[in-house]
Amino acid sequence: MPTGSTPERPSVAVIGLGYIGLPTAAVLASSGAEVIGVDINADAVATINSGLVPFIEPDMETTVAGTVAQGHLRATTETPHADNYIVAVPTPFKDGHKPDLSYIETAGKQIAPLLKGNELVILESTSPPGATEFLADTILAARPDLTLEPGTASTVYFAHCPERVLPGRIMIELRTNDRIVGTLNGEAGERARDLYQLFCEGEFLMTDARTAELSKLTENAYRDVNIAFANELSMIADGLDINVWELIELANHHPRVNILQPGPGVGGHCIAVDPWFIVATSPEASSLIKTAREVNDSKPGFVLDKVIPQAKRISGVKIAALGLAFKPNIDDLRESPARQIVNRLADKLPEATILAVEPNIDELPSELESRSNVTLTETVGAIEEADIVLLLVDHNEFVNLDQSILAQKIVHDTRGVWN
Ligand code: SAJ
Repeated sequence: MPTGSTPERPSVAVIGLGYIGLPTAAVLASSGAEVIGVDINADAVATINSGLVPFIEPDMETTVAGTVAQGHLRATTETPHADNYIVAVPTPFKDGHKPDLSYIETAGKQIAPLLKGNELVILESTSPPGATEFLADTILAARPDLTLEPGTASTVYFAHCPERVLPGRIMIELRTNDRIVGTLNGEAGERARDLYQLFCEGEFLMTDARTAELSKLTENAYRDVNIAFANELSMIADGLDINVWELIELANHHPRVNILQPGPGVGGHCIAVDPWFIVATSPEASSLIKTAREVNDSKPGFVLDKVIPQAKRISGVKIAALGLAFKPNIDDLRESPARQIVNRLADKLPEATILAVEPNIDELPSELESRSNVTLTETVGAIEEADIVLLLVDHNEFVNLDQSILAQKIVHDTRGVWN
């Protein structure tokens, strides 16, 4: 019996215990697998092994605590042998918005020496077309005794099974979303489907690895392009002194129109990143996708251009900046336009006092912590003290605020919640 497996419970090593790896590890462990989670962050590993979680995601902590207590989930910094590997490492971009596959490469090099043949390696990380092949090539280069040729004792099976869960709803969507499964060789896709069926009730959509890779990027680029349309409308409407929120609501009464919401920009580690992988792969054919990225990336600057001239006219100005996360009701600050806006405000307005409010964190990220004119504070106090109130994230705390405290304030509502 391969390491960790029992006749009833397949063994799975999940490489990367981040926003996708950890919930996936926990849900697998609670659904019949023996799971070992691997991460280079020893603190995160220790936290998980004590039944706690290193970041907030609704309902995740209970599942982690339960599965760790039952012995079905444990974390480690050393990659173990397992029948199944799920690679859920970051795929950031490097200079020139080119995909950085170095974490996938490292994972491959760590898995390679452990393989005995007949294992299944699933790439979950959002990746440009060809990344599953790259992972397979990395492993086979280190282990020429193994093969992709199906059906031999030394075959290793590879599939791409992109995650599509929405932060804030991960534990629900892992179980309910449909799953795209892309096969690189042999029965890899079917084996991946059988494994994911332990917890996923959605439909399984079978294809090849490259199509699966591009499908994930396509979903996020679709959303990015649609948000860019809303953001462009917001800039057009601003110039015409038209309320964009009313405009969109009116247009959305058309049976075939469904415009998304403008905001201060697009954040998170998915939608603000993944479309660039398409642009990098097919630069000549992706002008719309590239322009959408640029429109969304220009929105923080547009917000700053509104606020800074007003702020400069008030001596000793105080600005309440409500929200730092990249979207509502989470503590995730990755690629957050709100965080970028607060940082640039602090830079451009050294004399201003910036009262940052983020109810989901206890301390400012380092680049803001190091600024003498930015403090982390609480909602009502910040608003009462401020001359300018800048709403950047539609957290429940701000949406449900008694708006009477906004009287006499200069208000910039980038999310349209106080309309
Ligand atoms: N946003 C707007 N206006 C909108 C909707 C979103 O400005 O109308 C902004 C948000 O404020 C945020 C950014 O877009 O800054 C992204 O938020 P999101 O909720 O659209 O998406 P993510 O990044 O949390 O998750 C996306 C999801 N993809 C799609 O909806 C196509 C999720 O299903 C993916 O699993 C995830 O990316 C991922 O990991 O790729």
